[in-house]
Amino acid sequence: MEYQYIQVSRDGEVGRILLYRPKVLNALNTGLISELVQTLEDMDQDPTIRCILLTGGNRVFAAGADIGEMATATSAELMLSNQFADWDRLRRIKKPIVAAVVGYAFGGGCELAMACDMIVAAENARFGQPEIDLGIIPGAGGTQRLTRAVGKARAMEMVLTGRAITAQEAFSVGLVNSVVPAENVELEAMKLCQLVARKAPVAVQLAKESVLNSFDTTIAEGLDYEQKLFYLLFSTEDQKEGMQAFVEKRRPNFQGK
Ligand code: CO8
Repeated sequence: MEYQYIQVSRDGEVGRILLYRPKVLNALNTGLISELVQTLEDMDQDPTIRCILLTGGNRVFAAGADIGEMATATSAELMLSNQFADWDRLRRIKKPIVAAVVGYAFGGGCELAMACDMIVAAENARFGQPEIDLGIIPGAGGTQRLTRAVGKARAMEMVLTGRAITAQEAFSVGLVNSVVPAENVELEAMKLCQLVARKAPVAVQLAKESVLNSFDTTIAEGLDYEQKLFYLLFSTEDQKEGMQAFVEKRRPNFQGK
């Protein structure tokens, strides 16, 4: 498939997607989001891919939605074009996605990173929701996922003042998994992907589903749901293989069945 705004490759069982609009700091126009989501869905359907790495390359992750594309839009146009439909599809991806963030993750870029399941950040990474300076508010999760990730006080400050936080601050409040030198970000993100890719695929998908479900439910409902998924995994061959391998003191060979 031909892509205009992204580049797609793979390393073993890890699918890699590179945001590629370098001249505009990977600004997320509708074409890019559409290609990205379609590719994520294709990877989600591909049984030979077990984890996905999303990167903006070695300079910037993404400086937000494409302001030029939005500047003259009316409310009705935005509403009727249903731009968030692609973002809604993005949150239905079942396989884990790891974001490798170098430089700016601003606006929609920060929201995109937060829509991933784990984030490896470069020391120079900056996470911000500067929409307030454009006379708008975040629209793809910046008031929701950010608040859940960093708590009310920090989220309010970021959303109301537009102040970006450093990678170290992001790490200390739990927004990112690790902070590494910029030149190692993709390598570290790939290692994390490969670690996950070696696990039992059905268990990995249900684990992701259960953790995400915790944001939408009461603790009692979440615990019930987790128990059901736990029972369900005992119908997989991988559960038998995982436990048998432990007993036999060998590495499990998971088949995704
Ligand atoms: N949209 C379009 N073009 C951009 C964007 C952007 N978000 N960010 C940077 N660019 C362009 C610049 O216009 C510039 O182009 P040119 O060379 O033609 O002038 C080029 O990228 C390089 O940018 P700068 O010269 O500004 O680079 P600096 O290193 O000086 O500054 C900054 C980097 C600080 C990141 C700066 O570019 C900036 O502030 N960018 C805008 C950040 C921002 O406000 N982001 C939020 C956008 S709104 C949003 O994301 C809402 C999300 C809603 C969900 C999506 C719904 C569809």
